Amino acid sequence: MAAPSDIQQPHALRRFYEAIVERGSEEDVRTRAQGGYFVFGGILALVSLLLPHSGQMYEAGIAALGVSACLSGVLLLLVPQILPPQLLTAVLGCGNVLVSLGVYFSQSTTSVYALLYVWIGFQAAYFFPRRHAALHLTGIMISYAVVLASVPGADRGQRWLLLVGVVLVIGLMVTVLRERVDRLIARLADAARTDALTGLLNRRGFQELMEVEIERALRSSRPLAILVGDLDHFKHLNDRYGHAAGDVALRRFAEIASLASRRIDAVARIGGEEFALLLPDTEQHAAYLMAERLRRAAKEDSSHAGPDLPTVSFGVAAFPTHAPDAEALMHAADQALYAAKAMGRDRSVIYNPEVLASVLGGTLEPVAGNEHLSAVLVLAETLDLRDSSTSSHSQTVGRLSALIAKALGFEDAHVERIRLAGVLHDIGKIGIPDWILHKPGPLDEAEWAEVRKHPEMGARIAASARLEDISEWIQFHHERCDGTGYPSALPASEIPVESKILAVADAYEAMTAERAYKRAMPAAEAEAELRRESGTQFDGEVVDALLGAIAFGVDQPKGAELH
Ligand code: GH3
Ligand code: MG
Ligand code: MG
Repeated sequence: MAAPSDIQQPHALRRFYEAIVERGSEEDVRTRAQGGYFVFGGILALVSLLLPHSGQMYEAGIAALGVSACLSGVLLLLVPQILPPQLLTAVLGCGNVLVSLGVYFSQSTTSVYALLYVWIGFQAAYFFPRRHAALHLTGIMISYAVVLASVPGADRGQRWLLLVGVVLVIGLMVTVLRERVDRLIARLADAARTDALTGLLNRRGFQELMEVEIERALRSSRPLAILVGDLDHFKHLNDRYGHAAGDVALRRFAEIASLASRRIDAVARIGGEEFALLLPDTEQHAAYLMAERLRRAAKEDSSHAGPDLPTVSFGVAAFPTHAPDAEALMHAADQALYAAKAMGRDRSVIYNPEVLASVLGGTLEPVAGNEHLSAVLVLAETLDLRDSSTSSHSQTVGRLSALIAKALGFEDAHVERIRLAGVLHDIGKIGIPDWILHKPGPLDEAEWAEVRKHPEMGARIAASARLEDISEWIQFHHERCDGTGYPSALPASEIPVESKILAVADAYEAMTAERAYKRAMPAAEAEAELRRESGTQFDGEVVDALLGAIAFGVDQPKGAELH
């Protein structure tokens, strides 16, 4: 058996051929082919002068034709880029003129150089679309007629008819053959990129498309995201109901994914029970929401008889945020998927090196009793990293919220619930674009409107993770006791006390934490500010509870954080 290196290493002659003829664009290949014909025709003309020939021939003319054909041919072979593609057809026209001149310089209707018209016809049919080819063939008919009329000799009509007939038939055959081959290649290329079971793109098709879309994203400075989804415990379904039922499930999921995606998205089956979506013009958080939508759609699918679809886990990665090229992007999404599996499946995870390290390092176990919770927690942590490059804001707000709740005398279970709400309070910020979140100057009205949506968005996400109580508290954590907060401008009496706790914890953390763009405010100043806003922005009792707890010295980082 041949060693693998023998198989992969092309023959030296083939390498040379590829270097000369096949390298470069399609236009370069065509230009080089024409150059080759010119060189070969020129050499034939020069060599023919050495052989016995008629005395009426203009030898100098033939020699000049031979040399100029050789020189221009060499130029086209070596630097094909010199010729704009639009002029390629003109070069073939020049070939026609050279052949006609050759016939003319022979000064005889029996000139052998007329045979070279066959090359021109062949090239016209092989390299050019039908209309161009027809023009060239007409050019041959006219120029051969003109040149036959201007040289001495007999049988002009016969010679013209036979040569033109041969050229036309060859041209026609080559055109038909080429079009059939083109169609066949297109069909094979489609088949090579299509998954036979689902009709989606296959892995190869997906990768090729991803390369193209990344190029486009780079040129237009737009984001792009991919989702990689894997059906959970698919083997069980196969084992229990058989391979055919497994295939039906794969087709159903393919259908759901295709229906849920936009027209510009591409859906692929990139492995046995692994699917991928390419989402142009989409940043990571919108992609996460898409993955969640898809995950729910698969779960709620009841359009078919037979066993339920398995749940799906998704990994989400975005270009250029997470990876600089197609391969790294795929790897990032795979890693995120791996983390989703490790965290208990049936969830979507955005790629994030730090979070993944902690998940895959085994520190983030699914929280008992709520399979969605850890995914949401990871999301909160991911958001912290995006906001401030430290993953402590959510944790600190969680800790302060618990502290206040305890000081207010809440029961332990309630305190823990409030701690969780603190950790999750900003989760709705996934809906706010990066450029607003990181804008250094003041926000304009439209940008503020975006920011103001985050409590409601967070409430929706918490509700989708079945955290209904926390969802309500998050929704109102930007309400104010003087009734001027958002999103609902509730009066103090209607704001849940848990939301009031989140508001105070959030504000205190924001004031006392150091950020890239601001220094930390000293604790005393922050406390004074809370007192000043007590009764207007904040609930007086809640502020007192926090200040009391701080004064009492219990605001020390706790060892046992949520996770
Ligand atoms: P996990 O949640 O970790 O992804 O578990 P899993 O069982 O889904 O993953 P695993 O990789 O162990 O098994 C994948 C299964 O998918 C094994 C293989 O039999 C099945 N499979 C792969 N391709 C096809 C296919 O074309 N049709 C069917 N019916 N099953 C397939
Ligand atoms: Mg699987
Ligand atoms: Mg798999």
